[in-house]
Amino acid sequence: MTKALLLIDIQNGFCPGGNLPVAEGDAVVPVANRLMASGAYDLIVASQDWHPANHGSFASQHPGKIPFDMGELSGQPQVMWPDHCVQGTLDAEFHPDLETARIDFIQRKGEKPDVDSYSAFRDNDKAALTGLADWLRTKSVTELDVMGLATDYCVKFSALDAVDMLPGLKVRLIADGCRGIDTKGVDDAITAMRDAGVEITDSKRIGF
Ligand code: VGL
Ligand code: ZN
Repeated sequence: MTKALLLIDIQNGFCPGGNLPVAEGDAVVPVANRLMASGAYDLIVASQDWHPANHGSFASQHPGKIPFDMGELSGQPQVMWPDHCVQGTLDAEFHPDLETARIDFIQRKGEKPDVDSYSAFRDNDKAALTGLADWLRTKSVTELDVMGLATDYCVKFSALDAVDMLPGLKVRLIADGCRGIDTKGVDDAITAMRDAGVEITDSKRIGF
């Protein structure tokens, strides 16, 4: 049995003060730190939204669009986000209180301008893989706990892809370790994850 913890996008950009702030996004940091220190995990993985300044998910790249409008990216419907997590900026760095020294592997994503990548495993068009599934396979991971930001986007798509791309992997969502962008979106995301076979649990029930 090899257990891994997957921390999704615990970056300044998604915390209060960031460019795409999630309400109480910083509240997940102590949960992540506690879990990493608990000894319950063999491996810690973190994803990092890592966009070029001209990323096509940014409203700024689409004349006439403002953040949170719907638009299109490479022919697919796409939420127009504020510029966020631009490579090399403070916004893209992990939250300063996150104990990053405990992280074994960092998976960056969203680097190609013409496609978004909510999932830590592959682009939204499902064409290109990030390499995270291969890494988890190489490490023979059998159980994956997922938490972070944002519940209704990157956490949801990462958990669903983990189930889809790694048959036999036990996937759990640490619900109190997540915060979302939209309340209704969060409820729908939890339902979608549960329906896909993700166990919804809580950090207080994990190994410490
Ligand atoms: C995310 C929107 C755009 C996330 C990333 O981490 O959930 N959401 N980029
Ligand atoms: Zn993004």
